[in-house]
Amino acid sequence: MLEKFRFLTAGESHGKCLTAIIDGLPANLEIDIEFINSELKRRQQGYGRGGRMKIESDTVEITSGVRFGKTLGSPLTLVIYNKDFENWSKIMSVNSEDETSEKSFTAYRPGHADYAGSIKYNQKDLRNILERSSARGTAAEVAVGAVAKLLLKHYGITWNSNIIQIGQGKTEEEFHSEIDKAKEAGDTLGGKFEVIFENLPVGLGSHVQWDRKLDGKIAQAVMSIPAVKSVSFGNGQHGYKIPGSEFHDQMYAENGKTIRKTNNAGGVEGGMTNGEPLVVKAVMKPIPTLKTPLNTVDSSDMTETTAHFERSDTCAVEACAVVAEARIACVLANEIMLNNPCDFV
Ligand code: EPS
Repeated sequence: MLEKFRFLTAGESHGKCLTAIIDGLPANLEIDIEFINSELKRRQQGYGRGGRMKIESDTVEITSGVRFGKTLGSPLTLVIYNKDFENWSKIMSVNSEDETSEKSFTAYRPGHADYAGSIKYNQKDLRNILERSSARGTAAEVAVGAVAKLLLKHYGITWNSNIIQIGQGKTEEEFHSEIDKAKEAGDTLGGKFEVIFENLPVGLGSHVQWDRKLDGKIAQAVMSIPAVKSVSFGNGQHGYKIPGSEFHDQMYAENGKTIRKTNNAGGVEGGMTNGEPLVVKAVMKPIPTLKTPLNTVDSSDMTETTAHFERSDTCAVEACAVVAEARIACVLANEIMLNNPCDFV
C-alpha cells in the first residue's frame, strides 16, 4: 500500500556520513534542530556503551526541505557526519586506487550479519557487510524519528520508554552491576524495554487489510532494529497464561465516555489504536561482538577459529529503547499523515 511518511537512510559505520531522506512531511512544521540533536545525544548514552561513543558527538545538518525553520513539504534531508571517518578515510575510500586489506577480516561473528550477508552479496572481506549492518546506522533513524516526534508533538501526542530488565537485573543498580560483570568477563548483555505513546487518536491503522494493521507495522519497525529478537504489545507476551475473562480489557461507561481499567491489549485492538496508551515491549539480544570470542569458521580457508573482535558495546539496551521510540514515532507519523486531509499543519 502507498505510505505517506517514508524515509530511506544511507551510510557506512566508518564512512564519511549517515544520510536520511524523509518524504511526505506536511509543510509549515517547525523543525527544532536542538530537539533532533538532543535525541541523538540520548541514543549515544546509557551504561555499557563502548569507545565509539567517546569519539562521536552526533549532530545533524539539514540540507533540504526546511526554510526559515519550517518544513516546505518537500523531501527533508538529514546528514550526520562520522567524526571517526578521519581515522578511516583510506580504509573506507570510494576510490579504487586506495584499495587495501587493512582492517579486512574473514572470521564470521556468530549472531551478526557477517555470514549470511557475505554469501548473499558475494563478499570475501566481511568488513563490506559489517559497515552497513553496524548499529551505527540507527543514528540516522533516530534523527528521522525526532522529526516524526515533532509532528506527533504538534498533535499533542507524548511518549516515553523504560528499561524493564538487563540480564537478571530489575533495578537500575542491578543493571549497572550486571553490565560491570559482563564487561569484566569480556561478555555482552541484552535486555527488555518498553516504549509508551499516549494521547493517540482512536483508529490509527485499520482492521480491513493485513498490511494496514498498526500492530503489524510497529512490530516490523521495532523487530528490524539491530539485535531485537522479540516484540509484543501490552501483556501479549503473557497472553498464554490467563483466560480471556482476565486478559481482555473490559469496558465501562463514565461521563459519556468508554473507559477501561486494564490495558493488556497495549492500546491496539483489531490493528487500530483504541485510545488507551500504546505499550510496545521488546527484547534486545546481547550484542554479538564479544571480547571473549565465540567459536566460528574462517571463511578464507574454512578452518575453525574464534570470531573477529571489533570495538563494541557491552550493553546498548538504553540506546535501543531510544531507537525503538524513533521507529514507532515514524510509523505513527505515517498514520497521522494518511489520515490528514491536507499537506500542511
Ligand atoms: C555504534 C557504533 C559502532 C559500534 C556499535 C554501535 O561503532 P564502532 O564499530 O566504530 O565501535 O560501537 O555497533 C555494534 C556494536 C554492532 O554490533 O553493530 C553506534 O553508533 O551505536
